[in-house]
Amino acid sequence: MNNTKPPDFKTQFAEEIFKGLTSYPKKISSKFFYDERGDELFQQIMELPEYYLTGKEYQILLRHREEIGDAFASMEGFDLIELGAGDGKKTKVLLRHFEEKNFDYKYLPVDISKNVLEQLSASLQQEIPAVEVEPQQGTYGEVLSRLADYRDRKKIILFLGSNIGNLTPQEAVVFLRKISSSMDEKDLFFMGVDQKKEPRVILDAYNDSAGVTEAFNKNLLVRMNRELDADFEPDTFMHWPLYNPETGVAKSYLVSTKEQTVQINSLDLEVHFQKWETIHTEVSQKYDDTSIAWLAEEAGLEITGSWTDKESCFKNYLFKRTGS
Ligand code: AVJ
Repeated sequence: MNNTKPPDFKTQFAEEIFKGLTSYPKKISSKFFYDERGDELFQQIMELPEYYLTGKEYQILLRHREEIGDAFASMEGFDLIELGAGDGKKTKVLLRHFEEKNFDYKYLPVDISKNVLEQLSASLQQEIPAVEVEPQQGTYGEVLSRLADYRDRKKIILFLGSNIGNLTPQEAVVFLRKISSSMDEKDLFFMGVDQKKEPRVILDAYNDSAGVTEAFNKNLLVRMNRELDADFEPDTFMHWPLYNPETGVAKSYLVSTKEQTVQINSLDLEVHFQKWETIHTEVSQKYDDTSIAWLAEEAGLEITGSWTDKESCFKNYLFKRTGS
């Protein structure tokens, strides 16, 4: 019979899938969206008319680069550490400005994917060859503890794209505490956060008419088929995003449209779905100034600046460590 003894897991993906699909309600962490195909689909999401986040943040950085640069700069220079750099499209706006101003700094993009870091370094070499780049491969936690010892120069940690939204507010507090405890009193933390707004606009961002977000969500099923020898039929699941304007939480689900049993061969697991049973696949938490102030306070951070667009659609906050 199934489920009597968990196999020894070959990968973190295997282990978390086993745990997530044998719990009730079923869940899969959104960090598993980003395989090669998932990276591609996310690139397409950022180009969608409904997915306003990337464009809004880009505009904020472009428009306010001068002031942001002034807030970053210091006599001794700085190390710019970016968590989850991706393709760096938004960061390049700042880097270009820093080059123009002849700032003394180094850029340290952090990513778990070696591939992403190589592509980013290559494109920087092409587009802004003067930038000194030192890629850091690893999880955020690993790199942060490694860099906590970098005490000689001012550190500025970047966390853009509202990636904080993939954590629940409780998880976000834990994460931000790690950030603040890796900071010295002169260091800064710069974070982009999607804001609460007209609920329809938020819902549409996760429910685009071209179906790219649906494919992104269902790519988890495709990935399990390939990497864990499973037999999910993506067409028998629905992409179902929702947004709660009270809590600011946007969530995405995969909903089984029929009763079915799926085999996940490499986990030696049979997963049963009742008709309309769900897999929770993503949290995209939205904040406002009040909830960000709470988050900062809980995490030992103090807001020292913020920049937004005309409609306060998206906001970039600058923090220092509390008590300095
Ligand atoms: C990269 C986490 C900011 O939650 O908006 C986009 C990922 N998911 N469409 C987000 C995502 C569905 C995105 N973040």
